[in-house]
Amino acid sequence: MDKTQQEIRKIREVIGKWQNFLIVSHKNVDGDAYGSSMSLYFSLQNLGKTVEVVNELPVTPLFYFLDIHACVTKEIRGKKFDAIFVCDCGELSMIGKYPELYADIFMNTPVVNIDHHNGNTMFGTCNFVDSEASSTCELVYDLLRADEKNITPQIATLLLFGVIRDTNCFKNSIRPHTFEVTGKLLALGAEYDKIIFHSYKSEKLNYLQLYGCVLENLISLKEGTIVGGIITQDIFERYGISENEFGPQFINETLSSIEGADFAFLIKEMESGERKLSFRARRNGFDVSKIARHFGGGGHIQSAGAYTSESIEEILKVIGNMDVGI
Ligand SMILES: [Mn+2]
Repeated sequence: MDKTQQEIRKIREVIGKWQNFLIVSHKNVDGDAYGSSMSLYFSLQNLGKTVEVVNELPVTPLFYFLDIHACVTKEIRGKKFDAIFVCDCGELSMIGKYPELYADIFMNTPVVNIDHHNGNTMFGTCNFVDSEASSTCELVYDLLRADEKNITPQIATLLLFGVIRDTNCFKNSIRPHTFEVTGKLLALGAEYDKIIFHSYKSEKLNYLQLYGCVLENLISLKEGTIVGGIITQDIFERYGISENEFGPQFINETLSSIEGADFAFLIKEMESGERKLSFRARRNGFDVSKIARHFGGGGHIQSAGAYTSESIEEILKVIGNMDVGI
């Protein structure tokens, strides 16, 4: 049995043996984190388990079409869990403040780490980690596939949602297995059209206007081989968009599609005073996670991010000077 199969078996034992589960993912939930957490949530519930999904930030409106956001809770004080599933986190700190806030729970409960980030710190009691996987959802499918009848159309939709969002609609990080999993999920009733409609055909006008404002002021470094923009609190306010609702669509779809660029960056000035950095490689041969790691973040070769309190000047200096060639 290979290592992956051993980890899957260990996790299936954890599920079989225990009753109360907590599911967490990173605090700025993306489609993959949401899809993996919520698919696990419904699968465990279908097995008669007691499950909580918790996140410190509200669910982004992009996910409302799945109509399950009411299942996510903010409060777990005083509750007891037999195991914690951590989905789509390269390290425990990505969850946000919960591990600190609920140290009693996190210190004394076995952790199942399911993830595909490069350089995952293997913080779990079980670690089902594969950095070659397109998404954590692809791994959750592998975990659930032995009991395929438990994969309802709703669960299949959630899993496919994560695969589509993390590959940016199969534009990056795919492998043959990604398409095998996609085929299976479609056969199990995953609602592809609905995911595409809500993900890629539902842009709000004020978002497009904000994109236009950033594009008007596009920052071009190293003769246009690096392009990016800054969204200040003023800009968020001007277009009536909250910083947490603003997803990765702009950098994924627009900034990283500019001809001549090796990679793109986006700097969001957060209300807290911190700056949220995102990086996307436009083509192969560039490891943007190197810049993210410089600022204490992480991610994948083609897609990475970080939070920093460094000045814009310093951030641009690092982005412009770091060698990210592979
Ligand atoms: Mn992911």
